[in-house]
Amino acid sequence: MEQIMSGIIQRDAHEREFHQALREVLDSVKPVIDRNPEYRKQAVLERIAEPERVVMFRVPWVDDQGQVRVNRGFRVEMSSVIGPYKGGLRFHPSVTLSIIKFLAFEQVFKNSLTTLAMGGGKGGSDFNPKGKSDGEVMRFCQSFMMELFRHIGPNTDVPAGDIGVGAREIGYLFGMYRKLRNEFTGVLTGKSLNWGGSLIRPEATGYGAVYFACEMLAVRGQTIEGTTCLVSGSGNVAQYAVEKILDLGGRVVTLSDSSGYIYDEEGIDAEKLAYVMHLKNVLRGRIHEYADKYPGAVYTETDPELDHNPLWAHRADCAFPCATQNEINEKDAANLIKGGVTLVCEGANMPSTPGAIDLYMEHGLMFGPGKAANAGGVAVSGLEMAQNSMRLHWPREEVDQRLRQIMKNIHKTCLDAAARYGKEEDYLDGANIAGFVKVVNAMLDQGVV
Ligand code: NDP
Ligand code: 2IT
Repeated sequence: MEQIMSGIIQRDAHEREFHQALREVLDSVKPVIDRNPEYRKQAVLERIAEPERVVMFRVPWVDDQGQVRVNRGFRVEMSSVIGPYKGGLRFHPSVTLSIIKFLAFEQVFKNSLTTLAMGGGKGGSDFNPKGKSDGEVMRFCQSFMMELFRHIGPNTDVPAGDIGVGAREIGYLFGMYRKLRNEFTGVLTGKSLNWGGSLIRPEATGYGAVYFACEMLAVRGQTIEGTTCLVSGSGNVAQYAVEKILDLGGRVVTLSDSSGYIYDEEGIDAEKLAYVMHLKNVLRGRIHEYADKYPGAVYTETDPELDHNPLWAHRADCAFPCATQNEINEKDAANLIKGGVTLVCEGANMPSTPGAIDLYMEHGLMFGPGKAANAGGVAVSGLEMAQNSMRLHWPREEVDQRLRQIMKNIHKTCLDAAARYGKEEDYLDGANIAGFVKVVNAMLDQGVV
């Protein structure tokens, strides 16, 4: 296994995030490989670590001043062994091939856990939508789709949103796809309601993460009611995580963006959350404006010199990282533990560094890893695909009920897989093992292709 890992590191030395995601899965599945010598002969690790296809392309577009700009587009089609490639698009200046590969790799196992027929992929661009006009975003999305359309399709690859890609971007992308193909199909998920979207898709990742946290708490005879929660981010996932925590009687005291975070000792209530949703989704403002509106809250700017994020040092019971990868390092994890946190549930993808995860484990925290805890988003994307195929719309209650059941099932799948390998309550190993075994067995069934 070490040989495989070092071969991959040597070949693509700069892909740090991809190596981090791969290392975590390899560590978890080591006992599975040991029990199944056939896996070695079939080179399942080498196969699963190599994307089926990588597409990289130029995205030229014209800004409002008439200046031509060029960004780089990506789509990593990691595995289609259990269904069409499925996974979001991220528009953020930090996007690199390594970031997209790590996300596509995680997506394979996450999608497998949902029990729906979806393979794994991810895409995006280093385009920064911040500060761009609607016209600029539209022209960028159109140019992006002018290349992407030839690689995707409702039975081939079905993208969706991620950081920097929400309803507005999905609309522009879908419009261009429809024009180019002269076809109205469910080729993207996260669509708006009146042209093929599903109820609960916007809420699904945040709600699902909280449902997963409730399942973990229930194992220890606890509930989320009355707990104090730290939430990071203030985008799609964070907003609906907060909404569900409030619904269930929890208290949320933080939110953030890449510029800083707010701490609201009185708690972010439903009215304040409605303000945040308007601020972020309509005005496209910054979280520091929350502290201007609600003077009881304190805003702390991000200090790039600091080796930790003070958001994680506040006293609380539960933490929901919902911003981005590696946002909780070892020092932050130590602060969480010092501050009384006993549950970390990942709304974001890979928000905890390996050192942070080691600390959670050492201290017996309930830890819901992203590929299990945030699978509700892609699960409802799968339900959107199902509704599109039937040309039907399910009511809100039905989709929410299905989401809740899927999160319950994922939780149980993780617990059972972990227990089979003597790792009681280890959701990380459980998620990795369960996701891995299903994909690898499907791969073996289908031969060397
Ligand atoms: P949004 O773009 O809606 O929000 C992202 C939030 O995270 C913003 O508050 C943003 O702040 C912050 N953020 C982004 N990059 C950084 C960074 N480098 N440092 C600090 N803060 C940052 O995205 P989502 O809410 O959709 O995604 C959040 C996380 O959840 C991501 O990890 C994503 O992969 C994951 N996820 C999303 C799903 C979905 O359905 N949308 C499904 C499953 C997982 P700023 O405005 O300053 O950039
Ligand atoms: O990381 C993720 O699971 C997503 N961004 C959602 C993917 C999807 O296809 O809905």
